[in-house]
Amino acid sequence: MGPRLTGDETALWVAAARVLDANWTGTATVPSPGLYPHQWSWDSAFVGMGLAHHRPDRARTEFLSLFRGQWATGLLPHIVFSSTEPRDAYFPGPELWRSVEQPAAPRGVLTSALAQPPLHALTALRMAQASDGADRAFLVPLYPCLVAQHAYLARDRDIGGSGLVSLCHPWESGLDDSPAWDPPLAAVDPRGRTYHGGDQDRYVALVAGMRAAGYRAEYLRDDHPFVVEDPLFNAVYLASTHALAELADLTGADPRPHREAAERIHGALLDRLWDESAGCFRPRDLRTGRLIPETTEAGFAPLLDPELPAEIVRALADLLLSARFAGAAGYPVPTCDVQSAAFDRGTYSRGPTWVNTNWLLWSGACAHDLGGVADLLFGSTVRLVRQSGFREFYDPFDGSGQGSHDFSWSAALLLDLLAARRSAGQAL
Ligand code: 2M8
Repeated sequence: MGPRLTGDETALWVAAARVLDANWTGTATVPSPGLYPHQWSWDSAFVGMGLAHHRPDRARTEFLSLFRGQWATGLLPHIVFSSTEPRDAYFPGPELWRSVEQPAAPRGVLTSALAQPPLHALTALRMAQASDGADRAFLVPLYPCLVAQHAYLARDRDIGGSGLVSLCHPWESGLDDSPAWDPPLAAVDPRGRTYHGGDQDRYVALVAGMRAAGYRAEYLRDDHPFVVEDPLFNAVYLASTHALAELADLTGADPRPHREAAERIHGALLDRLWDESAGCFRPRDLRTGRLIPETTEAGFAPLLDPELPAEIVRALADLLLSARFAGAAGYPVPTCDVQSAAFDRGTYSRGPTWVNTNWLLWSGACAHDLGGVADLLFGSTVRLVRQSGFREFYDPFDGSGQGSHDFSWSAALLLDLLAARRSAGQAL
């Protein structure tokens, strides 16, 4: 640890490292003890961002473990189930997905069959940048897996043919119960499925439809009822595509296909998801062809695009700082517009503040030299964990902790924020 952290920041660093150590299983990091006892795909990517500074050896093992679950199609599933946990440790478990019946699924490990925002190439790049040359050998086997992950998304999930990936389930968004999914979910027939009632039945019905069709791309394209292009997923996809080009340079591969892919995703984000009248990006429902009229934090994620036009960066910063988001909350950023009828300060992605989305927006703000926005996000996130610990999410008005305790990505991303502060301090 460098000398530039304050005493308080050093104490936070130690506490965050302790959470990651406690949630380490020997091969991977569980999102939280108890509630999420398996390995989740984008959680591992966030965790890797922190482990790169704390235990780089573990960051590499974390990815090896995750990519054991990759399908022959290239799909990197959003859950890799632990074989040592009881079958009923988490619902829905392997019995919902039945990956074992799918020829493309890996043998010897049970997985889900959905994607999550593909942050992994960006994490791999950060892991490489944090290590010296000799330690970069891990990229040799990892790079082709990352390329396959992106190839799957481009081949099987560009359902609109635009260059953007379509989500086929709210669980693929990472912001599972976002109010943006209410309209497309309402069109899903939940009959005959019992989970917890309401949208949960629809979640299971969507998986049952995909499973019955063998998770085939043709079914998703032609018949699946939930097909949505999401700005957050695609902004992460774009950032990781840029990272793939840099990883290609590091491993002696050809970066050009990734640069071309990045150009296409950048263009499609602007053409298909930018809503000039709203001043933010919105998801597009491919079954209706229309943008979904709900303003959520996901609409700011294209700040991760380094080539975003300056006027759009300005419009996003204005809305982010306004009384509909950060300006209304003592502990920003609320997940959704506080003036929306759907806003709910206590329910997952319908209002609370999360460390991972704050971190994504902080990264985007740094990429565009939005110093004020970056400082606001940094300060808010550090105050949240200082006040309430490493919780799953937080009340945006009073900062109280909600959901799981000792949540891995909250700890890992705090380490990454502090590491950035430390290196900025050392550069002064
Ligand atoms: C939440 O999602 C799972 C389903 O995948 C759940 O609700 O049980 C989301 O917050 C998701 O983004 C996250 O990856 C997962 C594990 O932390 O939990």
